Amino acid sequence: MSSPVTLINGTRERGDVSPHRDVKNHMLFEVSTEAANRVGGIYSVIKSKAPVTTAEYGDRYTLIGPLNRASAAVEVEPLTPSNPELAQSIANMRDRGIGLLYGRWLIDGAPRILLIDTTTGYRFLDEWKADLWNTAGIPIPPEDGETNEAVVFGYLVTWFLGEFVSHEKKRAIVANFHEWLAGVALPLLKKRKIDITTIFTTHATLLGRYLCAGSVDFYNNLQYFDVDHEAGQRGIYHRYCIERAAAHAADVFTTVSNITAYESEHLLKRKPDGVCPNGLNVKKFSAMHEFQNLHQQSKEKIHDFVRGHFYGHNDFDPENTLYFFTAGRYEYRNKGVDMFIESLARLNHRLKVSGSKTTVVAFIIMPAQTRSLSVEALKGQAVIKSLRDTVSSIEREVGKRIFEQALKWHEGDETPENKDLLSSTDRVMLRRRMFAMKRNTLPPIVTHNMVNDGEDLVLNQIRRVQLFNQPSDRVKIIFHPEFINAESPILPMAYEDFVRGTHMGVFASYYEPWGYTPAECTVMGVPSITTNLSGFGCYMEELLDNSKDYGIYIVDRRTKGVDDSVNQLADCMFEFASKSKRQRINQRNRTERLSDLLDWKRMGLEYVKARQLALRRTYPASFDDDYEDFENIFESMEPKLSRPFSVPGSPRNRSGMMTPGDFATLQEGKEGLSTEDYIAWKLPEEEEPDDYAFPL
Ligand code: G6P
Ligand code: 1S3
Repeated sequence: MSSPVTLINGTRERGDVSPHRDVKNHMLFEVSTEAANRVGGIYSVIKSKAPVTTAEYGDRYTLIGPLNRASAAVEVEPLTPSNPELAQSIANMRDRGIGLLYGRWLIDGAPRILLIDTTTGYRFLDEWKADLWNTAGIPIPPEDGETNEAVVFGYLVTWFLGEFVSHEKKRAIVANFHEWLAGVALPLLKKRKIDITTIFTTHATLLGRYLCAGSVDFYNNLQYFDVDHEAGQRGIYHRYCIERAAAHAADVFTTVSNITAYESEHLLKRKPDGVCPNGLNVKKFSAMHEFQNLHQQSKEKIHDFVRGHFYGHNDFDPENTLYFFTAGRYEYRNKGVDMFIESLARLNHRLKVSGSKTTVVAFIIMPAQTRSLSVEALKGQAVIKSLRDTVSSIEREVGKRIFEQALKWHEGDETPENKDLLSSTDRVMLRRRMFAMKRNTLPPIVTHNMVNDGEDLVLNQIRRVQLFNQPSDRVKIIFHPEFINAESPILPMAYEDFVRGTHMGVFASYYEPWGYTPAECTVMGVPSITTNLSGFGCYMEELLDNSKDYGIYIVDRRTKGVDDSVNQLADCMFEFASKSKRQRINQRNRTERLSDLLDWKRMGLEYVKARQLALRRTYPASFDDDYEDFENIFESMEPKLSRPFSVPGSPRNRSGMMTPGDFATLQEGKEGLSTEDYIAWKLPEEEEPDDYAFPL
């Protein structure tokens, strides 16, 4: 069976679009299954991007997603639509029995959102599946619930956009779809010749993810895969068809990084028009070193947890302890946990051999199937809390005794002695607490009772390298198979606070289209290790000559063999572990200075360009007269972050090429922007550590 795109791919037939639509004040819809519905990285993308998009569009911007009642109940405030065309479209669909919730998504930027209750569309499922086969040649098997959901959602979105276009006759409409789950609408809109322009942004490819999770040499064979065969073998042919159809039917096709653009070209057989890298909603503190103070505060909380976890074995000094972590969805090989654990074992060896006084506590934060928190993990926190409570109460009593004795003191009397200060009750209580900390076992590796302890990949790798938290180990491991959350009885911290308290994030990914985790570390001033197989890693490598000086370590997993990459990762960690406190503080300052680079105020421009390109492709006639006006859109965008590119002095003195979109074709001659249109970025001047306004 050939891929469906042969049936649906083709240029838009002229005559199916109105030449009179107002392209300048166009409406924007952004469609994703993760709108107001936290699942993974795409939720982070659209949520953090919302402030810049609403700043640009105001009420011309609406997100569309499937209704998830539980999360909508806390994230969305219902509204009556003020836009008459929108109100009419919603009313018409409701009249036909389709449930729709329109409201404001309660996040920064407060964008408008339309959530479609897909359960109200399932009565059409069989009809729609048949139509999808007839229209686009995409076969949907009955048993795949996730794909059924994608089909129903895709048809309902197409229905809504068709309604809306029939009411909104003046303005042009751009619809940006994210990932294959939201992609079914794209071939339908094209086939039905709906007067709208579309963008498909993919955040990964289905085949890429599946192939990498296996044991193929993915990057060296990208151009040779028989894609239909590989998809069929993995039981995802129908999903692959949707993804490929979406990529080909869109007026503009984008991905999140150059590496995924390359992958898409070979696996989806369409070269992306450009790259729209992920940004963050960067918040600056008014006090320059506030993030350093926050690091210290959060680190204290991690210390508390570690004291409890290692009760009876607290023979390492918190002052000489470094916290490393990795976090993400449980994709053992794709997220590089295999490599991380192996490198930790080598780091342990090197720290021991070098006689280092430093202890590294490495956290692995990846949700797995668990039954409950382990008794040991709970007990650890409880015994330390009892000890702390007892010591506090003794402290108060001792304080009172010193005070009373000092009050009665006369010249020539003895000053209060230690032995008089602790009462026998105090001593007994203290001994009891200390006895409670006796332990015949080693501190546990994992904080929870696992459903599949014996088969768990992370645990088995830890067993293989024998990192068992022995007193002699300089590297200790804690596997926390649940995302960090402030309600936890053992480690009650928000994820962000936890990251701030650590010293380094390690993300040794093999498959990572972008990778938010190291980017988040960066804006919090926490150094990180990533790889040249992650979108973020490649982006930073392209931008910074001396990236590790800025706390961005990039391990080569592309040209090196596995063993060499593991050694390089161990080297990076060893090098970091050998730094002095002052060097760490200095490096954190440099890392944090990279924040502006990752801000949506800058990154968002690639989305602006993608939308402009889509409009130009669909409504070329509107641009012939209007080109100057369009250019002004970019001139009026605020705020410019820094000086223009002509000013030298950033880490790499380059002219242009400061956003990955430059490498692709989002700028098609007159259709795109030139480098001067980008919001420029430059590192602030470096500060002398001696000038820091806090103690070293
Ligand atoms: C921040 C704080 C300092 C503290 C330092 C510890 O910079 O402002 O007061 O000494 O963190 O750094 P370290 O790398 O040892 O956690
Ligand atoms: C994807 O989520 P993932 O962790 O499955 O999308 C993210 C947002 O674009 C991206 O950061 C990540 O690399 C992709 O893999």
